[in-house]
Amino acid sequence: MAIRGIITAPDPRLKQVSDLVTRVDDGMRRLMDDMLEAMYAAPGIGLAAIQVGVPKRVIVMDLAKEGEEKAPLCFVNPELLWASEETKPAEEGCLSLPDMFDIVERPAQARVKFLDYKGEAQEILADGLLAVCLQHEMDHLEGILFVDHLSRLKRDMILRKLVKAKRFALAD
Ligand code: K1U
Ligand code: ZN
Repeated sequence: MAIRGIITAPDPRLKQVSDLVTRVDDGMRRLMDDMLEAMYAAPGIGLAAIQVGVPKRVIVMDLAKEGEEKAPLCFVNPELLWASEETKPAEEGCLSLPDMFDIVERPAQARVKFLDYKGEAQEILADGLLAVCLQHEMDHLEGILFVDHLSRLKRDMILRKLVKAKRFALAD
């Protein structure tokens, strides 16, 4: 089957709050497999289901470095249990905001509970890039993009660039 396309901003679906998953069944595992395929093809290090048009609380990630073995991670119904008071700035990108990058300040550590690929309950204490990426992806489940953490001026500038890029692509 064709690789699922990734929705780019501006698109109202990216503002949607995603629904809880009631059962991690084969259909849900198929969705996670498809999301991993789309993420690797992009390429990216994370993806939320809404970015492929499915409003479910599902995230995939792989933080393995180039040349390392793949290390896919799947998070279903992730829930924030704790976030550190200490915050850290880090550069973020987003496959739904192609070629746009900026610095976002987020809690340095986060404890999250979730269901894994098999539907088993898990808990992790994330820090470093895992904390950055997981919080970025959990924002997608609430309809929040990394630009929503920037000043209005920066956000509007980025969104205007994306509107222009889409117009240019359509005229092409
Ligand atoms: O769109 C997304 O949510 C995925 C996004 C995840 C992310 C990256 C950096 C900070 C926070 C969240 C991406 O994967 S953007 C692309 C990217 O980071 C990348 C692409 C190729 C190689 C390595 C990284
Ligand atoms: Zn994103």
